[in-house]
Amino acid sequence: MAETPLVGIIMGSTSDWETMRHAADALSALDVPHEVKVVSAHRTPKRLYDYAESAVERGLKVIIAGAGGAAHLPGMAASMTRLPVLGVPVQSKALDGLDSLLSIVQMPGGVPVGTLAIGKAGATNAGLMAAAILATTDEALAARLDEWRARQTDSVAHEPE
Ligand code: RP5
Repeated sequence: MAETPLVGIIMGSTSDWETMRHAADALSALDVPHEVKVVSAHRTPKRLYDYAESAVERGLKVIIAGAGGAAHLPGMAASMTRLPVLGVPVQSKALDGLDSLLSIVQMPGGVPVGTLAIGKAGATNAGLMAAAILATTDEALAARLDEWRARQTDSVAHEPE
């Protein structure tokens, strides 16, 4: 997107993109400018430091961080920026994402990460939640989000086919 990104989506590996693309899709559906980067807490710690330290001055308002396994990315990002960080546990091969979930959700008091569900639903909801946060101070976005929610409601069948 050409506009200055308001939401930064980061993930620990390109292998996380199949999950994290659903966060990007939700933001695109609501016309929320965002950026997508691979930033690993373990493999590229300096990249993570630079990203989190510069996030506020670059105009980001929310960070969505997805990682799997020893998923330290959301918590480490939250430790270095006051921006709200939404954590998405990516479904891991070894433990189905329970490891990712526990790694992300069990933050010490004082360093919050808003933790979503494991996998696609969590990524989608992270995008929607980032939009909802921005919509508290953006009436046009609030209207788009209301419309999106109404369309979702209308799309639910009354009976199975
Ligand atoms: C984590 O390790 C990543 O977030 C990813 O979910 C997991 C596996 O990474 P790859 O080995 O596929 O690069 O850091």
